[in-house]
Amino acid sequence: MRIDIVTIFPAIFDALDVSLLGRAKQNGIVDVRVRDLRDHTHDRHRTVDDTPYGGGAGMVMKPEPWGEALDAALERTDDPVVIFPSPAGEVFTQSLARQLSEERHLVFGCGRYEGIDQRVFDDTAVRARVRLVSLGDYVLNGGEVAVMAMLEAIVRLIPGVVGNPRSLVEESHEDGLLEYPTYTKPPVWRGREVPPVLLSGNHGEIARWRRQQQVERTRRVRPDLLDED
Ligand code: 6GU
Repeated sequence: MRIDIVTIFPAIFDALDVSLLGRAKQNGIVDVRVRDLRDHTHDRHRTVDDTPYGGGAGMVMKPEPWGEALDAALERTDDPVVIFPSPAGEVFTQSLARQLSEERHLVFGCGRYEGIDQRVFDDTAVRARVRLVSLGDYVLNGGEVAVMAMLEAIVRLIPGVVGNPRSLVEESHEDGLLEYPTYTKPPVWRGREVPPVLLSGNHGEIARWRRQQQVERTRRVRPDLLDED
């Protein structure tokens, strides 16, 4: 998968070189290109923002550097998806992560300040599938950390990135429920025992217990997940 990232803080993405994402890069499973938006400015101060038309607080990112940067990212590609992290977007879910993990080319445009000139989205939508995507109902200063989170969720779903594909199946949100609690040795720790059913060797009972734990936990902390569909 090819991944382009446009940002004014390229250094944030140095963290892509470690852990699971770093291995995926090294193995050639993902080809990541981080692009500095300021490389597409042409004034001495490398200006990327300006005051909003109509007034209001904060600054808006200017369209011209974005146009150039996205032109470069979208050169010689077919059928890319361009994602703009934004608290005004659709909510990022495991299902969207899975969908995006099947794409061949993702482009992330990281906005800062109060946002990007709306014409950038409109202009990009003529050439590519554009999605505004939010991590949830809170505000980050910019899209960079959100993109790191999305990339981790997306890339681990690409076949060959996570060593044991079975570990992808039995985790939170894959079946609409939160995951069950897990235990390892020793059998007693600080006076706390591992639930005896897990030591029973009875796989049917273990599966039933785990499912029951998933349902109870979901009802307790995320009842909204049970309401849907
Ligand atoms: Cl994707 N971006 C920003 N700037 N803030 C957010 C977000 C994204 N998701 C939640 N808050």
